[in-house]
Amino acid sequence: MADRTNDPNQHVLVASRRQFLREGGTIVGGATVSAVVGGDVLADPLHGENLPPNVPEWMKSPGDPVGSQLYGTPSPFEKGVTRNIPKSGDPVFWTSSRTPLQDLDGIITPNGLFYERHHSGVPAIDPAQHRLIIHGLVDNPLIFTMDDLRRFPSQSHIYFLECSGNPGFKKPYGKTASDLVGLVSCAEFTGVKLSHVLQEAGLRREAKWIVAEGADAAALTRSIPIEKCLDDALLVYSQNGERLRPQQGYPLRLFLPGFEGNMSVKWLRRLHVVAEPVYSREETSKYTDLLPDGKAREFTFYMDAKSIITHPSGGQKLKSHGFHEISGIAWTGRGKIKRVDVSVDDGKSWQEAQLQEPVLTRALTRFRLPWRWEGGPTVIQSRAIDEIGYVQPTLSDLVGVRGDSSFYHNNAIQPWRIAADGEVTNAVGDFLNPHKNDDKNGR
Ligand SMILES: Nc1nc2c(c(=O)[nH]1)N[C@H]1C(S)=C(S)[C@@H](COP(=O)(O)O)O[C@H]1N2
Ligand SMILES: [Mo]
Repeated sequence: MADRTNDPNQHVLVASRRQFLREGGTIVGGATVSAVVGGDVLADPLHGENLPPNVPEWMKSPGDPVGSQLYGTPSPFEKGVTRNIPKSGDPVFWTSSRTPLQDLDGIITPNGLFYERHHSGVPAIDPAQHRLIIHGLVDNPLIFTMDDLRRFPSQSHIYFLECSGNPGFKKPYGKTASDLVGLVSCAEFTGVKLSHVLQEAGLRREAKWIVAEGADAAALTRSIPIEKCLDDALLVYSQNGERLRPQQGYPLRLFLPGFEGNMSVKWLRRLHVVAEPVYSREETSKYTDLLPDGKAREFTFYMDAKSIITHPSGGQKLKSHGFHEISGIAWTGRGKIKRVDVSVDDGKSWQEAQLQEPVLTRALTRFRLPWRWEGGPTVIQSRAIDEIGYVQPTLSDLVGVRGDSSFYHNNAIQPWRIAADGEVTNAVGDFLNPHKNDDKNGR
């Protein structure tokens, strides 16, 4: 490689960078990003030698050759961006890991950071020995290999997946967006429409439910209404372009867009077509919501509209006054997000945020709001409204309706407190006993 320091174009580049530094970058509303022009960057004792106008060390010799990583991994400087297992000492967390929502941009969750929830660990399945059986109220019971399933016409869709215990219903504990709501992720899923495969089997008239079973030690089992199976249910084998990761159900999972996460059965081995739900453990003792009248609500399929500000969010710190972009994610199991409102004055007033295209059905939607922080303490929060007109509630409104005995399906507004020094913390009031209904086994 030529010595770049002797390249005349290099000097032009260096000169324009210096000019940029002197003038400062300008952005929305004429606000200046002061970090870019921080006065002492050139004198920084640690990094000074690599800063403009010097030629950084990484330009002085060729870098690693192509193929030095046959499967790519992020920059070592990003090693802090990982799945999150909150260290609360509570064993319930050891069976799930959360997406670091506050560290991600856009709407797609990288496969290595997709949240995990396993009831009995991750089975190591040889795809050559994996089969999907369809039986029960069908004309032709069938057994498929993975190759058989890949012969069907395929579809790809971007969808979110969210655990119904995200977060538990009590005072949501944890500091960061990930601690609180990290059991939601979003990816492009590829597979076969379940309705195509069911057509092959030939549904009988009495077929009303399909019981899906996973090939893990938990044999996780859920009954799914036939309407969903014939609508947008997918038999998924790929996620974000590559085959499913073992944690996400390799080699085959059921995917039910918009439904609570535990119904999207991973490591799918069996579809039993029946007339009535089977009332498995995961639809009786788990994943039901105890209401104030003492009755348990069962089969709460769809995840209601929800949103969270991921920047700035808990654990972060605003380092300077002036311009900050507020940004976050919103989603609804009922279809598309129609609007997201943001309040920067502790709920006194609300402004409509900008929705980033594409706004997709049953996918995360990114929202943004330009904001100037004048330095005072405040509370910021977001409120999602979906296309059926449903408005994301506050936690106190939700508890008012649901009582305080529920555990699942908390889609309350998440407020963040910003202190005068810029520190961002979880501002959910502790009018509720934080651990009262924590479920030690469920989620
Ligand atoms: N077979 C099987 N399927 C399963 C589970 C499981 O433990 N076993 N966990 C469920 C739960 S509770 C959730 S929230 C989602 C999590 O999917 P993920 O790990 O791909 O994020 O898978 C669901 N499907
Ligand atoms: Mo879950």
